[in-house]
Amino acid sequence: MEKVLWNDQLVGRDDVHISIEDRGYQFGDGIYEVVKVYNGDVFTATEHIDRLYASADKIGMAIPYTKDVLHHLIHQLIEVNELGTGIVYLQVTRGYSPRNHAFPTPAVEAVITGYTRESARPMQELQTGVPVCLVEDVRWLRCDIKSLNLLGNVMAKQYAVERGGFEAVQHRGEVITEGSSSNAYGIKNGTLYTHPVNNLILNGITRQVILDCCEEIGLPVVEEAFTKQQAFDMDEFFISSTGIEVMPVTRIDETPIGDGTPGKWTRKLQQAFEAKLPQQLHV
Ligand code: PSZ
Repeated sequence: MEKVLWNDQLVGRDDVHISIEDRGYQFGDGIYEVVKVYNGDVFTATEHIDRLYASADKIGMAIPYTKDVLHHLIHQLIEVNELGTGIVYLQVTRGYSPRNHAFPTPAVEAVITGYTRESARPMQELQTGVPVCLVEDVRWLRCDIKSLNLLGNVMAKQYAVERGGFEAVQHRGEVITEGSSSNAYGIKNGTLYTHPVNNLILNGITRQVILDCCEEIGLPVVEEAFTKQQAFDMDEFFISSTGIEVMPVTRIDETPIGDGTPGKWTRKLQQAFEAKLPQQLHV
């Protein structure tokens, strides 16, 4: 029987009771994480859990368990559900109390939910690359927090999907920030460009792994914002996330990038990235 995480318990899906006045439901007042599992092995779980606690800290919320306990619960969840390759989703809300924008006083206990989903690596898209659409970034100014408030991201992705895009790559004015659920990178004349880590993007765990890969393969990195026009003129372009790894972008709106196929540095990064994954892939 499939189990889900509810606070520190593994229970059946139908045994979870969430209050209608949960602040996650009422205000999107909470945070989340997504951890990838390859053949039963978690990938960069420590980094994801550290980021979850960092997001909680940034919104003045306490997670009522230690990181070790959470690690253990995630492992149990993977094991009991016999998850092979897929995703663990974790949400933490500020808990429930009568509706009021201000934090409850005294504080109430955070509410945690978690569940697994089997999902194959997107091998087809990783091979061929994907088209993306540019969308104005209308999100708030704390995109460094992995907040449950995803309306801006949801609207951006939907805009892209309706136009045949795989992802929405967002820009604030002329400056490319990040995808609706990914980080964005361009490569020009043998140098990789990507938005610096600040309040305007999520510090992607995949991004951190990719920057290590760049060093390994001798690809110089410039963490500086670049413009829409520069994006169209890149030799190569790609996006990254826990779910999509190093995903080549072959077209931005109507403009093919490079020769319209995944670039050679992008291929090298895919290989270097794959070498870091838990072994026995392609299943
Ligand atoms: O399964 C999926 O499609 C996933 S798993 C994680 C994401 C999508 N998105 C994470 C994300 C994001 O939501 C935003 C706004 N920026 C960057 C990222 C990439 O973060 P990491 O690499 O930590 O997943």
